[in-house]
Amino acid sequence: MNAAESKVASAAATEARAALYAEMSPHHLTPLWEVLHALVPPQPNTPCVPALWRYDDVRPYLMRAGEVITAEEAVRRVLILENPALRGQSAITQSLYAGLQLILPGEVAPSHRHTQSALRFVVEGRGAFTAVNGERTTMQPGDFIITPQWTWHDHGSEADGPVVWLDGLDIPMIRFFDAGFAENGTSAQQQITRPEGHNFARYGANMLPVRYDAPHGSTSPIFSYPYARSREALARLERDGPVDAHDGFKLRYVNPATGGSPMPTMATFLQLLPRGFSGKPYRQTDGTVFSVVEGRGRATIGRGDSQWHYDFGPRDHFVVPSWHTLSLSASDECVLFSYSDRPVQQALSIWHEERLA
Ligand code: GTQ
Repeated sequence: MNAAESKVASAAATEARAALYAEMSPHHLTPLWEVLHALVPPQPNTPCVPALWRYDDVRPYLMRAGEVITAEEAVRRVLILENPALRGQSAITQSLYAGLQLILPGEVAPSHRHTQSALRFVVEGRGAFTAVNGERTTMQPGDFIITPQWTWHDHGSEADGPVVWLDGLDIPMIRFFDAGFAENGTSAQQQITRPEGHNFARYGANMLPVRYDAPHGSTSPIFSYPYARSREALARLERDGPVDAHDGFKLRYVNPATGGSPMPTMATFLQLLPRGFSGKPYRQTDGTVFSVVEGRGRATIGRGDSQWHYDFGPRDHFVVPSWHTLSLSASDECVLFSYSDRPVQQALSIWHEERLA
């Protein structure tokens, strides 16, 4: 075939293909070869973008929400942190939800339960409580608190000012599986059947009941991981060294009964970046949400030729999507909390990371 002949042949093929696609479309058939590259990309190709929510920008809207709706009316008075590339989907990554919840003195966020797992990370204020399975946990800034799937939970406040926490849930994941159930309690607040601290004595002292029977399946039996303890561990590690060139000093929270993540769908971390730290870049397949607890620093995020620089301070939140490089640096000593869908990826043997030089 000469050049002219092959041009005619390829025009004929294009036409025949277009006719085939058009005729089969009403039968709900689509040719794979037109989409194969996008379906099986050579590397992760998330639609999510990095984003930063400065607390100084968010807080006034949260407080205005406190003026226009009660916690009881709203059920949960939360401003959702939506990924700018996923507006309308109530998602910060394809698999994770994040929101900032406000409760004011004397308010109640009524009892309900659902198959979505929830974590709370306390951002501002003290003296609100969450009740899980008949026991209250009082919230202090930096505490990491768990609501296991399908457990009754309500929130309340005996504080004298606003209390705000980060809600991390696996809502998009449960939606993906179309596997979510939920129900409301018959009374706004559940009956308290055990004194506060009982749960921590039973499960939180590096010991377990002799005849341990996992009360919440694969979810940690501990409801609250107090900040004071985790912070003290990081301070001690910083004194002793050595520092990790990518992470600073980073610990993962565990289910004490299994050594695995506290919730089946979400991993949680707390890390300390020493003053003057300049971390090396890394990338991981689990898109990650960060909540800044202490200090000031910078997150440099990259993908291809694009770069984002976020100068962060206390109570700021940011998201690093899958397979974006991240390097963290600290002008002051910083403490960062973070969560991701890593346990799910690890269960599927697809979690992957690269620690770059
Ligand atoms: O506290 O139960 O941010 O069910 C979203 C859904 C919080 C909660 C959220 C929820 C909750």
